[in-house]
Amino acid sequence: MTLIERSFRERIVIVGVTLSGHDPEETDESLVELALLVDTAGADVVGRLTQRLSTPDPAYFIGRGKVEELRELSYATDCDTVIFDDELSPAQQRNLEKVLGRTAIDRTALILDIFAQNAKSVEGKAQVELALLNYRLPRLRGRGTQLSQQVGRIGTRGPGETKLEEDRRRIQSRISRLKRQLGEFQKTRQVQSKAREASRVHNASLIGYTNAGKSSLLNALTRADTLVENRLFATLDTRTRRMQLPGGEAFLLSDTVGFIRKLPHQLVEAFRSTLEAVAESDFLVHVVDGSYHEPQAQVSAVREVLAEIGAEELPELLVVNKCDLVGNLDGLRREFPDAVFVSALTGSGMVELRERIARMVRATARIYDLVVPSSRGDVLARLHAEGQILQSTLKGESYLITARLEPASLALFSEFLPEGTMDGDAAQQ
Ligand SMILES: Nc1nc2c(ncn2[C@@H]2O[C@H](COP(=O)(O)OP(=O)(O)OP(=O)(O)O)[C@@H](O)[C@H]2O)c(=O)[nH]1
Ligand SMILES: [Mg+2]
Repeated sequence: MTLIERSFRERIVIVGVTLSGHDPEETDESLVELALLVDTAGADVVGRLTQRLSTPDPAYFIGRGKVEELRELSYATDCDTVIFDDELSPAQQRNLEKVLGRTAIDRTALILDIFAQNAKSVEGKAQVELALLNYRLPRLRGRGTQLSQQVGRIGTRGPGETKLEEDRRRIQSRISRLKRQLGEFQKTRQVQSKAREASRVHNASLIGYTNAGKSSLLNALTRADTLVENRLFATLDTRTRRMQLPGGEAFLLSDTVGFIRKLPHQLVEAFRSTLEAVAESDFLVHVVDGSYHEPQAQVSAVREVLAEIGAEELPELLVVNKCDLVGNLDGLRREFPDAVFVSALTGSGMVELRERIARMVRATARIYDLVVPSSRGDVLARLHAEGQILQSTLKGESYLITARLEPASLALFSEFLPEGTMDGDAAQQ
């Protein structure tokens, strides 16, 4: 590859449509984000087109007159690819490419492209390839040969690149193979999650909009060395780190893939096993970028994805990050009264964040009184390991102990509980 080819950046025109019942401002917001995604994929936005429509045109998505306008804009800007902010049907994509004489793709293909560029682990790569193949399968037929020279551009490259020319059957058998492979990963994960359950170490997942600062927070809280980048979807692999809580207990915190508005359902499907790990957390640490002008929109988008993966009922600690970029926090404090306000960059608010996480952990534990014979040092040691001894006084031959324990580990100490405790008659916090 020559230097000139390497510095080639695709020229992109982006297209947004405001359907009835929606606000043009919403479209603008979404297009600003689409432009950011284009930049993340390594291309340049050279033009932009918007339209208000009651319903999408079945053949072209945008209206016929607008197609002509788009064609003129494409020539005027000499763009390589046109990217629609909404999902195109395979037929719409084909029709548009025929009229425009260039690649037409949608937001989904662009996000898939970024995921393909960023996938690092074997599992991550398999997940992205599965999503790509599922996206491409219905779009294979009839993709004109006039576009075959454009392979290697956004929406056409990635792990499945050479497979584009293969027939449907081979792609389908690849899909089955990937699914089997991912099934193996999932089995391993289930074994790990059982082991974690058995050891009763609490765990939470850092979730939130892409670029909110999840990986930065994991680093700040656990001195992990996770990749932090000012680009979307820098993290695709789940990463778990042990963290020490202020009370001394150990706790597991996982970083995970960021969410975004209109997250392609093919990705949610392919990443299902990774996302299931999120759903199995004891609670969620939801990170919001406080410097974003409309944080509530990001929070809502994240909650939509959570609902899709069955994690919407989990207890959640809301963390407003990047507070160093916010002049006055009053507005945010009113908007998110229960949140913790931090900056992963400067470290402000981190003491409170640790304390709040510890509180979340303890919220799942309860306080019990136990009577343990002074000869049973082993029981005291086990209590230390399983929970937290809050108070202990020697009375005669026994220790009277107040301890914080999870209901699950209570059975281990049943013989030391005063009568009636096991029926849920425990002393409350
Ligand atoms: N000013 C400021 N920048 C921050 C803060 N936290 C993170 N950043 C920056 O925000 C960008 C994204 O941070 P990441 O930690 O990679 O965000 P993420 O949520 O893990 O993003 P993805 O993995 O891409 O979804 C990086 O450029 C960070 O340096 C903060 O508290 N203040
Ligand atoms: Mg990250």
